[in-house]
Amino acid sequence: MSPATPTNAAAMRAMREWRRSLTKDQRWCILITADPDALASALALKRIMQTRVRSVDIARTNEVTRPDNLAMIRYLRIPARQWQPEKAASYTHFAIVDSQPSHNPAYFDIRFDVIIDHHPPKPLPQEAAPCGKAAENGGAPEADAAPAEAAPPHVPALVDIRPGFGATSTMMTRYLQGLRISPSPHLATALLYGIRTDTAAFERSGGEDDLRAYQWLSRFADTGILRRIIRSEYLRAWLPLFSRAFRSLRDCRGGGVQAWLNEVDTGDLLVAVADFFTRVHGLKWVAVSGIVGKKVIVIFRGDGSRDIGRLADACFHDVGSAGGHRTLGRAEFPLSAVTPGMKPADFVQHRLMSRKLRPLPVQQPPVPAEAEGDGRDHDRDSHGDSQTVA
Ligand SMILES: [Mn+2]
Repeated sequence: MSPATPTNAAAMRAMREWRRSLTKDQRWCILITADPDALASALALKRIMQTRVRSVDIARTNEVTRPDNLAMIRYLRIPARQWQPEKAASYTHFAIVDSQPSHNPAYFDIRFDVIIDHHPPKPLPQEAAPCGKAAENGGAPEADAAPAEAAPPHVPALVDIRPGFGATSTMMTRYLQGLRISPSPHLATALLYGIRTDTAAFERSGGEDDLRAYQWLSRFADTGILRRIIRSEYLRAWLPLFSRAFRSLRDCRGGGVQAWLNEVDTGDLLVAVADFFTRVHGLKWVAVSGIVGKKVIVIFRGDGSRDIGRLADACFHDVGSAGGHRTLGRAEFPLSAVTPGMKPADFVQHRLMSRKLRPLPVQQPPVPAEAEGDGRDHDRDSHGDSQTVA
């Protein structure tokens, strides 16, 4: 085991002290915004405390829709249920992992006794939150850990917020190591996937600690299940869209192809299809477009041989918002911008075929607001879905 830095030692002391303070009459609920890191961290915290308390539930405040997250929950049998605020009274204690009480209005009214997170600290909107202290003291006295009836300000018994880590799963792994708990294959696999997604498999972030945790977990994990989770990229319901994409595929200039999917529920589906085509060797770029509500959305992906953001700009800058980076691009414009008498599909096709790039010294147009937001669904933005940013 690696020697602990002072911060790790302090965190470990606080964890041990808190764990010792747990009693058999406590009914805990771990609240999360479900993404792989949060799910894995919750599973680890449950493992750490379950033998010392009466019960531990994991509740998520969001809907899980991404196929990989659904696969993770199913194959690793993670018991995450939908949070029902009206059931709050059935718990004596609350914990939050991979998030903070200030992150979501759903958390504002809850008195958390444990906060473990790797996002930068953010105080609650109303008050300058009195958290933070507890961790330095090595945990608050027992009296504060009890569900105080009417005495605000509530001081959590355990607060560990360390933005230096690439994933909360890494922090939880260190706790398991420090407590000499060997993770089950399912728990180890969950934590591996948590680290993997938050660091984008170490491409986007992740340091020494994350890498070391990853290595240690690999000894316990089920690589077959891990591969199945990683491979779960699509939902059954999306397959007709792929069929539409294949049938409508047309060659464009410069080694590109374009597909028209007509009406789709969300632009994220266009992203999923466009990302699929990046796996086909020999396609220099792809534009996948469709109608979402009263808008036409075009998702561009390129192999980097030409600036695809500039192409998006060239084709659609005058009718809506368009732009992107070298390999990712996106354009959006209202259906009303389509030339009268022309089908939207033909309009897009015509522009992809004929538009000239604007001369270079040009202000990079702002990327459409939605493009910077969520991934394919309403899970959070921090789970390796960087490709959906266009
Ligand atoms: Mn995280």
